[in-house]
Amino acid sequence: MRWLVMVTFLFLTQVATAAQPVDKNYGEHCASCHGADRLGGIGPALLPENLARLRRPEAIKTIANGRAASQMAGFGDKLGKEEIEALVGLIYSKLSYLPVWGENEIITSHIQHVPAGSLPDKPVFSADPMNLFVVVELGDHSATILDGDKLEPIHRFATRFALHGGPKFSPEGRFVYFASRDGWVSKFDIYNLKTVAEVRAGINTRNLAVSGDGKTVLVGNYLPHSLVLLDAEDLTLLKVIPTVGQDGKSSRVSAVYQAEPRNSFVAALKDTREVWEIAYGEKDFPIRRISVDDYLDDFFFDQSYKLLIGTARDSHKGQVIDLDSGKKVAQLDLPGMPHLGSGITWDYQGRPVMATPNMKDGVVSVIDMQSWKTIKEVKTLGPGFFMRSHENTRYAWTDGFATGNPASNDVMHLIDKETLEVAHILRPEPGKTAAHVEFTRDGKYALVSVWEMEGALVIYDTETLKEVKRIPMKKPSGKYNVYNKTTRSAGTSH
Ligand code: DHE
Repeated sequence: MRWLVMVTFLFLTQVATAAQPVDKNYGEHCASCHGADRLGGIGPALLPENLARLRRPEAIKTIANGRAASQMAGFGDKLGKEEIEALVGLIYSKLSYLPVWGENEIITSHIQHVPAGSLPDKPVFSADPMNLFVVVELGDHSATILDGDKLEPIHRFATRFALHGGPKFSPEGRFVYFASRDGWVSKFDIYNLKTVAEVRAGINTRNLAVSGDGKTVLVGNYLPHSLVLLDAEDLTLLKVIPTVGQDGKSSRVSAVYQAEPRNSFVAALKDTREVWEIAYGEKDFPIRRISVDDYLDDFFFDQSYKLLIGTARDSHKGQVIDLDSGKKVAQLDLPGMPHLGSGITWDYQGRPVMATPNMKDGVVSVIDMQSWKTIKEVKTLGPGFFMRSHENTRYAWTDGFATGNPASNDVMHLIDKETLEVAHILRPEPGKTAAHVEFTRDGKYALVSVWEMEGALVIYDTETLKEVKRIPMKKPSGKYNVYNKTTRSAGTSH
């Protein structure tokens, strides 16, 4: 009996010394790359807001085995199963305070890779600079510049970890600005194929916008609650605006866009019922506050940028707001969870219509933009994320991968813009996720992502709908054609 007690005691002390407290493990193994405060360093921030796209079992695997094609080492030989689980528990727990990322932190993070204005003004390649694509590859956090005439990659480079949202071009299309979920903003010179400057504008960022005059960048953050204005030339800080509503409530920023015809940026706040319009051409960037009926998560504009069409993700009512009067002019009936950020417009029987995919229901809502009535709910095989069209193609292309539903995950629906019927269903690679489409400048080809680690860009002739080429890529996500984006094609979200 005494023998058994001794063995049990020895076993327990062994376990107690083997399993270190989670904070100690974090300090020893994680802090040097991810920051003592979990706000990120050379590795990404480890906060629930930043990890929303990573499932817990995946996080456990990453800590145990490391991450290929990154500096993240595996700790399976140093840490026990419980210790790894405790670390995962820690990184998915909220900080007990709102982290500070103010002027000092932003200014200190600034990196000037190449002196502003020092690079030649002529492209170092012969491809048409207006028919280039920027393709974001999430698989190994890189981006590819692709020649839209030859349909061939020109250059591939590393990006910051986990880019999100559409990269935004300078008005003449020479520079592209990326935002990462961790708040890094990078300016890339497409003509010289070089990253010229970077700055960390927040800890958890929604997206960025570039002003129509190309002089200013606006970044919208979830963490901290702020809008950050940067000089588009070198990404130096111009101003930090804490996002506090008239009700005194501090709020996350849902998204920011530029509205060139109005010389303004428009930002929606997520936790207070306000939309802000910021005049980018005026001294000190004055803010006009517009009160709205509901919180806005997701929005887009009509082609004139006079009307903002927005919705809260959990509400079935969209709102149409006249940006001149600041008044609501219509209400929309939208089922499920419409993704207005991916909304597009076209002319249907002589009047403008808008269409939005839906991240919860297998339906695309087509709405008359004069009466604001739903003309049709086009049934799709499953909920979708992205939608695009082009002036020179008769179809609006939309995916079906929003919920991972196997019946629709691998398809691209082609909705006839005249009959409002699904006319064709393409399966770029059966059983593999198909997502996001972008067109060449002339609309002749459509580029679809096979959204897998060993994925591809599948290129279709938009007339014959035949595959013309397949380019292997690492989980390609969004792709952006310089011409379509800088001319604000009606077929693409802006
Ligand atoms: Fe996105 C654009 C919000 C999840 C990939 N996404 C946008 C935009 C917003 C938004 C507001 C428009 C920004 C712009 O263009 O500047 N996205 C949201 C969400 O609220 C949501 C549902 C939850 C979240 O985690 O933020 C979400 N988004 C995702 C993903 O899970 C996707 C599929 C993979 C990823 O990258 O995390 C994803 N979102 C994208 C892409 C765009 C985008 C590729 C740009 C589309 C375009 O064609 O412009």
